[in-house]
Amino acid sequence: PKPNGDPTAMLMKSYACQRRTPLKHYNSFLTEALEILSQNAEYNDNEGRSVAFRRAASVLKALPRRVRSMQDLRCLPCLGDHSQRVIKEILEDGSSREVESTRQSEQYQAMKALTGIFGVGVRTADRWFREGLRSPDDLIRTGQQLNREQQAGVQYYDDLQKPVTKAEADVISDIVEKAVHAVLPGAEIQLMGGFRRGKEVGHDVDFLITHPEEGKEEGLMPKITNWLKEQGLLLYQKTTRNSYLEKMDGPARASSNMDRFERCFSIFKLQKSHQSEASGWRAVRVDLVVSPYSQFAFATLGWTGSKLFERELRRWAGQEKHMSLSSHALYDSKQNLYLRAKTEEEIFAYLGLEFIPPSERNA
Ligand code: DGT
Ligand code: MG
Repeated sequence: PKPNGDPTAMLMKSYACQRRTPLKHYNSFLTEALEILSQNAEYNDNEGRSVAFRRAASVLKALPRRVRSMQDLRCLPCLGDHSQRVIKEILEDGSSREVESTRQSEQYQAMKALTGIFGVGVRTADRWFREGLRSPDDLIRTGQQLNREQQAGVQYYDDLQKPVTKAEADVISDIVEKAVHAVLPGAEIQLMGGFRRGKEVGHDVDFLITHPEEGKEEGLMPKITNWLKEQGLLLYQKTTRNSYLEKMDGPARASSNMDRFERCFSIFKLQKSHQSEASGWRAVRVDLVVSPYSQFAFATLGWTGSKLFERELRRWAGQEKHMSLSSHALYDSKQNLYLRAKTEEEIFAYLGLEFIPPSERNA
């Protein structure tokens, strides 16, 4: 047979946004290992290394069959020496020593527990780790100074560790819809994030809210949160204001992945359907985002994920198309103009990419 004769290898594109990545795939035994190394690199503030492992894992997710030998990896993009070494060891020995020792390491486990607290990022967790703290209990025991968000994070830690099911997300969708329509009839609500991509569980529930009449969405978030508070449905909420101004933030800022919508980080008090359960409710992380109608397509694309898919879209836009993509807009640096879009399909078309439906953005 000819070298490079494997059609799957030849078809594998190098940017994740050029590929279809289903939720269920054939290589979890490899991708989980690579993602531990990616996570660990993130804990050690090594973003380049973290992304490299994540890209390697993502390529394996897009393969139409299980990897059985190193031969199967010929011509695949994004597989660096280190990733290949790890894959080889797993194929030959069933596991990788580096992955297993990382998984067992005190630092990895503590960083996982500490960054698992709502409101705690890698930098804070790392500082605590170096002070000898290992878990939420250690924070309480030593009386650490916590901000309001972290206090809620510690208080509801056990609940927030438990995955949110699709059924729970659907109940929360109904509640959010009721709240939004009570304060602004005609508003549109869309379930975003992992659940839009077809996941059966998630770490939170993400919603995007808009109104077809531009301007009607202004000042909407406080009304929604007040309604929810009055119903006793909120355990915690913090709203950040919309700070996006096209003229000031446009091209220069558009490459940043933090967006500037009016956004509410919240914790819902969700009644359990089966009253036989020990407590009658559980805490669930919910993110609400309000977008002006004219930016809704960009916001939809930006909030569907996965995180790697989003990152790759922005990299593709910048490196291959001289455009900058954000959750607000697409700016074409060559023509010096903003490209308007009403649908995700139009944005893919501007970017010269085949449309990938949400269920295949699980990169
Ligand atoms: P999950 O919740 O762990 O099951 O998985 P996802 O994919 O729902 O992840 P999540 O909830 O952290 O974020 C949902 C998507 O929204 C994510 O794929 C990227 C996007 N996203 C999250 N935070 C931000 C942000 O601050 N700005 C922008 N533009 N997008 C964000
Ligand atoms: Mg989510």
